[in-house]
Amino acid sequence: MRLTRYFLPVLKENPSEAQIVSHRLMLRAGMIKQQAAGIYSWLPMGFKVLRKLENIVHEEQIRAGHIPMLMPTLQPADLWRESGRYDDYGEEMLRITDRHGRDMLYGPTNEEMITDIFRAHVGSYKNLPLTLYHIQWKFRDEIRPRFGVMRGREFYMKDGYNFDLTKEDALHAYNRHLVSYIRTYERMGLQAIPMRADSGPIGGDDTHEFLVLAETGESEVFYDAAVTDIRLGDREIDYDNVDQCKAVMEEFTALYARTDETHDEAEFAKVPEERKRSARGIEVGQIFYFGTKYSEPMGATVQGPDGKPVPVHMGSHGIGVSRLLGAIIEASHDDKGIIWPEGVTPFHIGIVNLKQGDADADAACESLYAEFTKHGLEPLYDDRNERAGGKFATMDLIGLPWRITVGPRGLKNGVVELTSRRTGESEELSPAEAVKKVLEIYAQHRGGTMPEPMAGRSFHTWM
Ligand code: P5A
Repeated sequence: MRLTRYFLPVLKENPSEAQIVSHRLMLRAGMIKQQAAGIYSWLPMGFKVLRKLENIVHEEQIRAGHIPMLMPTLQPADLWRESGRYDDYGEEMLRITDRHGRDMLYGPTNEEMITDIFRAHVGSYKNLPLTLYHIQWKFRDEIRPRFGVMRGREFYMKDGYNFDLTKEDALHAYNRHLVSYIRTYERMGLQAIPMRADSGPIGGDDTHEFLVLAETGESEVFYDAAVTDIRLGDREIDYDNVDQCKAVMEEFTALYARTDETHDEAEFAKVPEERKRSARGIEVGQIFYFGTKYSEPMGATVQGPDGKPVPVHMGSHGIGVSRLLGAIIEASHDDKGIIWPEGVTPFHIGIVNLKQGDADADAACESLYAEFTKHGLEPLYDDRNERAGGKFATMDLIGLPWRITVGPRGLKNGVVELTSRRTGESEELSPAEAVKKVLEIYAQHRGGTMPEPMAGRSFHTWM
């Protein structure tokens, strides 16, 4: 993309309505525009990152054996009357009446609807296990929407639902989700710690929230500092292997880590004094096992091996995809702007032309642009007629992890400058060496190979 042809409405001034750094930087970098309290338009660069995060979520869900689909945003109230949640959900639910006087609602979550789909089409235990998911807009009429996309009213969520014959099978689904979520967050450059939490209006006793530690987080958390040393890394996971998923789940949840709702002073006291931490965190996901809470009242039964109907065991699992943008920026920025992790950056490399209109500089930038594009990377070429200082400030603000600076003086010596946004370190390389180095860096951030037959294809073609 050439900057002169893009739509990147950066703001020079700090917007006064933004209280936290991620909100401020998303507004300043021209990623979002507020349309009403807690409701945003996603401008091109914000939309691009949202799609990148969504793509990673899809890849990791499909890798875990879960099946993508799509449910509508509007739901009939009658489904929620069956589960008893229509009245329970309270004022967070946006209720709508259509022209025929029918009660509708903008879905805050989809347990009821997915249970309705299941009961209509699945009749035998032989069709289990089954996990269906979608990524869809949700609406919760939050009393205090704030911090931009972090606590929106309209927000983008991945929500998945597992259907199993027994509690043991459903707990495997729970563990499988936990492992796949950690892998998802790590690919986004984030550490999200699973913590014992409260299940709220979703229900059930088994639930973990995934928290990214950040001073501006809305949740108060208590943990053993040793949990922050655990990583999944590039371990091979067989998601059908019950023991392996359980072992990983236990590894990640053995140490004390809880949100304030389930915090237990007596248990916390057993943590060695020098490892006790209390801090704040951003909740970027939550998983639940709630057994037959929805399947029983809604009649979602299957014929068991003995021929008798049994209600299925279920859980639901959510990732706050739009909130993740805010969480990533909270975790990765400096006073000049955003620092995108390689796995989610909107463009892979920024090209800064120090002297637009200089024949050599223009030709070198065009050639770099073509080389990166040929190899599947997306460059953002600042081809504006601007001073170098302004170009650097824009690149620093929007936070591309790598920048190539091209000027007539360097080109006389056959070099361009490659700069890391994170460290600020620069090195002089020939254009060919710079391309090679950037390609090598991104080769490490592909997220591993996907299982056949999805390998090498985008998620759109797997469905
Ligand atoms: C699990 C999926 C559920 O709704 N039902 C389906 C379950 N869980 S949850 O914890 O309530 O939400 C899942 C994740 O969505 C994000 N989230 C939000 N993001 C932005 N603005 C909001 N107002 C908001 N509310 C929830 C969180 O990341 C949460 O973990």
